[in-house]
Amino acid sequence: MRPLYAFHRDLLAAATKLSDEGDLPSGAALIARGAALGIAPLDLSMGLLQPLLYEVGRLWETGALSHRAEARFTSLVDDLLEALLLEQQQRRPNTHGMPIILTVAIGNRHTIGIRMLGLSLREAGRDVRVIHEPVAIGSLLDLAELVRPALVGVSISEPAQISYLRELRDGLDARRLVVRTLVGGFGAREIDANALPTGVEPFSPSESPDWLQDT
Ligand code: B12
Repeated sequence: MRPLYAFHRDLLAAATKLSDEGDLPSGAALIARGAALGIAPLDLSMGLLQPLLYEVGRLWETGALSHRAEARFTSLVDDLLEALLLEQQQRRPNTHGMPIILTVAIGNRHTIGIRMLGLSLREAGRDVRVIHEPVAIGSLLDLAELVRPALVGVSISEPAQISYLRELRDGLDARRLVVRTLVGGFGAREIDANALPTGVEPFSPSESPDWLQDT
């Protein structure tokens, strides 16, 4: 069996296992296994984690994944993302340009996407602040006033969460803050671009990432 395929198979098995055995691989161990196969740590994010999430999503839809397995899977992903961030910070300590803030709308707990995006943007040398927990608009605006970001990206999991972006845009305008505002995530795919609040740009993963170049 090809080593990369075996790596993916083992990871999926470990992530979705139903038993309580304490053999969940650590993020550092996964990075080491990748390195032995000649895979750069960051490539594990899009090359291994993304397909794994797709596969897990499929199992989920069929109801094949229990809550216990889900918790196990989340902790595995979390540890890998933490290890990737640590490795990246040691390798690339310097950033340039105005900060970028990535966050999730209230009601959306899907943070893996923005963390992966944060890793990609940091790899391009940008100063990225990923907010892992949804925060009230007032706090986000206070933060924007303090760090003066070039861009705030918000991930939504349902179209209704676009109201968070409407409040954000209203708040930015009221405080006279000029900040590019992007919406992405699972919920953004279903939104008609015409229905977006003024000043909010849609992000589509299938498009090339030219949006960063102007920021
Ligand atoms: C992991 C997962 C979870 C985890 C999240 C853990 C975490 N900390 O992130 C947990 C267990 C918490 C979870 C909970 C739920 N989930 Co869930 N989850 C998933 C799963 C399997 C993977 C999501 C993921 O990380 N994908 C990989 C990342 C990389 O993709 P992504 O988020 O789309 O992000 C990429 C791009 O969209 C983009 N992007 C994302 N955000 C942004 C923002 C900006 C600004 C930009 C520029 C780009 C960008 O960049 C990323 C990299 O390419 C999906 C299945 C799937 N098919 O996606 C379901 C899925 C998203 N979940 C779903 C559902 C329904 C739920 C729950 C309601 C289930 C429940 N009944 O409890 C809850 C809701 C919790 C909540 N309040 O949000 C549905 C959503 C369906 C919908 N919207 O119509 C999905 C699609 C599964 C399904 N088919 O039913 N989930």
